[in-house]
Amino acid sequence: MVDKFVGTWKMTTSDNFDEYMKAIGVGFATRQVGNRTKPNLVVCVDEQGLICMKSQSTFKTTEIKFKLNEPFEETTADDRKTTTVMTIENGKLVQKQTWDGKESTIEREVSDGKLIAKCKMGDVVAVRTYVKEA
Ligand code: DKA
Repeated sequence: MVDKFVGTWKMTTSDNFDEYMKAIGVGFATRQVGNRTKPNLVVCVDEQGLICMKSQSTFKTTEIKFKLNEPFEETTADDRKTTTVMTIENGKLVQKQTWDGKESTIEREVSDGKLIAKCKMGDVVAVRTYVKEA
């Protein structure tokens, strides 16, 4: 189910990410770094069948390991402590994060060989495009 997401992806474009970071409560200094950073996203499935997703950048590397539909605790790159659940919905890998009574989702889909991440907080949507590394 997650096979199409597996691999190493390099971010090529990022639209409206500053507004998304503002909406989730990221402060000015971290947003400056976040706007400049082009992370790699590595998705794999380990020997136990856990799905791993690692975001690697010069700013920060974060990694989550999860089973679909099972909530877990996540520490995000901007240091939020969220309760997160990952699901597959219409072929999209959906990451729902809740913290402090707030909720954000990151929907990832693979289309035309690209991985598109839509980061949503209320009405604010950022779209980030990744291409697969050779
Ligand atoms: C993605 O490109 C989405 C990453 C969302 C990170 C939110 C916090 C960033 C703070 C610098 O996979």
